[in-house]
Amino acid sequence: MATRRDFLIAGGVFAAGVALPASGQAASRGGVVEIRMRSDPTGAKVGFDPVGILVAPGQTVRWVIQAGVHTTTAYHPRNAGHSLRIPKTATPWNSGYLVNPGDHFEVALTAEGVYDYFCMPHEMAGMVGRLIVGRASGPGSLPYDYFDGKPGAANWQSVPEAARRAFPAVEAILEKKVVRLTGFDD
Ligand SMILES: [Cu+2]
Repeated sequence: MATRRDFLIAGGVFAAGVALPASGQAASRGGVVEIRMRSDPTGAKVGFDPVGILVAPGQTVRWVIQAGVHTTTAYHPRNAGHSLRIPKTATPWNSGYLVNPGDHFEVALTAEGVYDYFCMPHEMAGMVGRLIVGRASGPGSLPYDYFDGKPGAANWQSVPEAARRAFPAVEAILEKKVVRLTGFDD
């Protein structure tokens, strides 16, 4: 497992390195960043690992089932009326249920900004993650429920309390590039 983890961390650091190209050219050569979807044997602890990561515009993010049944689903009104917490020009994703170890789902993210996402069956348990593509901007960089009172947003679902507590801070992601999930032994 150490090899895989080292790959994850090295991949994340590499991603961070190309996230700030001096030329301004997007770095699609950054490879694939992998996020594990985890669950302990009892299902009491679940999460995305890393829970926060900085990637380059154009880079592909791949979520892979390690254990449990999960989804990766963008915070977006098109996903069951959730609030908008990805860049306004980005296409929302929803993997649907991934059930077997190794099952995976990928998106290539081009629009810069903060992307918040959740696992449908475990959002209330705080299974959420945060990606920053290039730089911290857009709806995901704003406070939760910033849209309160705005036309058309009255029916959006609020981000649940457990999810708010689970998101790594934008500043921590920018500083560390990769924020690991806590609460698991490895
Ligand atoms: Cu889950």
